[in-house]
Amino acid sequence: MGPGAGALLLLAAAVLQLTAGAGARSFQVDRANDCFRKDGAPFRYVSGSIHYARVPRPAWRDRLLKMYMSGLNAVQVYVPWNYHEPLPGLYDFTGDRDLWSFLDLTAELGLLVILRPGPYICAEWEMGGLPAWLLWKPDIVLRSSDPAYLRAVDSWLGVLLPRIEPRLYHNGGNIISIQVENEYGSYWACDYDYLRHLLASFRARLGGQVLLFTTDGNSAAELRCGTLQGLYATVDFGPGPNITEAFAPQRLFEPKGPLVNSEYYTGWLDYWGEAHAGSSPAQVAQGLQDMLQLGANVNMYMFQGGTNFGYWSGADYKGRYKPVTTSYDYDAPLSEAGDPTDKLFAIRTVIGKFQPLPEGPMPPATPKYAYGRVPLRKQAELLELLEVLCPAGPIPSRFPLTFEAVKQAHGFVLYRTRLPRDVWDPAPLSAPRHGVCDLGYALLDGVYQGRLERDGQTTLNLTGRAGAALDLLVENMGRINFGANISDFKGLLRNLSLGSTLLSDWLIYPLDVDAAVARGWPQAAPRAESSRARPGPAFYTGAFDTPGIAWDTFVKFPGWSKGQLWINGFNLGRYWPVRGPQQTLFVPGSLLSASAPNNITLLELEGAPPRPFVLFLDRPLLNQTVSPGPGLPPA
Ligand code: 6GJ
Repeated sequence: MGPGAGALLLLAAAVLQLTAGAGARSFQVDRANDCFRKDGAPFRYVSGSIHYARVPRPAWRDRLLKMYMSGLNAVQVYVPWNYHEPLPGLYDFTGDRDLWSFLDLTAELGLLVILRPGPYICAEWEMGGLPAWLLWKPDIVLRSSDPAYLRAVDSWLGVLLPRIEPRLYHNGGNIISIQVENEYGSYWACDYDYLRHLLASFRARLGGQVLLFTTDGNSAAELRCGTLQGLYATVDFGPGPNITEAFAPQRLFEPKGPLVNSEYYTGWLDYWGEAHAGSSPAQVAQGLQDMLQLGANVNMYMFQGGTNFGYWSGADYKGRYKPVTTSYDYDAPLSEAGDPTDKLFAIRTVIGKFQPLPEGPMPPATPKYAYGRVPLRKQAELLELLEVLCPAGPIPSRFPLTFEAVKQAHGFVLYRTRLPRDVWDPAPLSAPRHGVCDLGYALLDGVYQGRLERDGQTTLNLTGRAGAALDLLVENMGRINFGANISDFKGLLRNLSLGSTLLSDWLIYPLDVDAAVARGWPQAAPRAESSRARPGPAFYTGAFDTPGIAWDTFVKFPGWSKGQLWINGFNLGRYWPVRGPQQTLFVPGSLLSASAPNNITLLELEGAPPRPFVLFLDRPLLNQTVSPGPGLPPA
């Protein structure tokens, strides 16, 4: 699209905005009065972020109602591209992915929506919401005007945006504004052609009337590369001493128009091996009051954090790889389980000073139940299950292939080779830094040898006979979601050596545990012979009945090391109690049966307790860092 067409589009948008008929629904920027106008009247939104992908669908109504009763008049919603397009051209908007039902609920409850479809969203979500299959083209330049990337973006937006268009506020829906990209000014590329392409794509599919905006960190440097003519520039920042100063960078790029903080941080995220993050309710409430006093529009990030179920958690890279925990509680006003906190009531009191609060009580916390101790038994070792977990069989390769090269997005890939010679004196099995992404569990003829770790331990000493099977089970702990390293390939990215010998001639097994669990494995399968407890990757199973109720609960892993948990076939996420700070996983009651046994499947990667069991509690334990991650000082 040539520059002339872009100018025409801008002119059309301006004309539409100026001529929106009286009585017609409209949501616009009023630069003359530094405010938004909804249906022609001044309007200020007080919003909160909720991610439908992090809340089980049966709980959406409960959370949204609590957000409404907190005094919010809008919610801010990310749309994770990779949650809806698991493979190129394959789209899923069903069940927990039913974005349309979620949006229907927001409208039913009288909430406006600020939608953030990216295509990149960050969000401590796997690869910032970008699908891993983009990396099937290893040299693709993400978040740029790379034609290969734009083709995939346009294909996705061509599916998503036409279904958003009728839900725009001026078309009778409740979506008042739409963010384009996310904090693009924090990204190295600074590719204005990319932003212009997105602007044209959004306009072509959504028309010229909807308010399109950007969000960036509140510094001129970030706004410089993150903003574009035709997109209203907003900023994000957390509690701080001087709100006017915090908004100053936005005023540099939007001298007139409403002040908008699109992400006012109510808490913070957690990384495995680091202290649980939190923030003071009083400080958060004070900052909110200062902004509302200034007449600013605010979205609180997060209002309901929720959970990174399955393999959806992302990671940051700050000198080293920092995977995010399964819990996305975020110390938010609504807890991970959706319970109102003191922080929520402090915020609600502030909002009530500026706009009427809904009549009626705040819905209470949902009931929690401690189902207690549930014994588990060893089902089989992972190496005994390769035909179940990789029915298509291994891929032979002289040297290791990445997850992306074998088209595996998440979870686990087993890499198998053989000792090239007798090794009587311990020889180091070693990988270059960043050679193992992210964790590699090593076994020699089925005997667990230890773990290689990205940015951590990269050597293990082995002894063994020539021809012994050397297995590396490699785990993807989440692709980086922020910064320059989001092309975060997984698996054995470099060659491994045993002493001075380069290891080659591999068999590579992409493992699809979730497909097996979905088929009813392992409950439907006979137990393998190897019931004896020993370290290394193995599956454990159990079942428990509830006393006729199916309430939320939290599962603790006494004596376990690290692994993945499924209950009734649902992948609840990763547990890592030996590293912390999270010690329990949230189990939504909606996943449980009140009338039939509830099946537990657990993949323990390193070491199970001698008498294996899990413990269901009625409260979360999120703040117990046991041993720090690599490169961190002792806890
Ligand atoms: C935002 O970037 C992002 O837009 N963000 C945070 N920013 C603080 C600076 C990061 C180094 S903390 C959590 C949020 C989300 O990642 C959001 O998607």
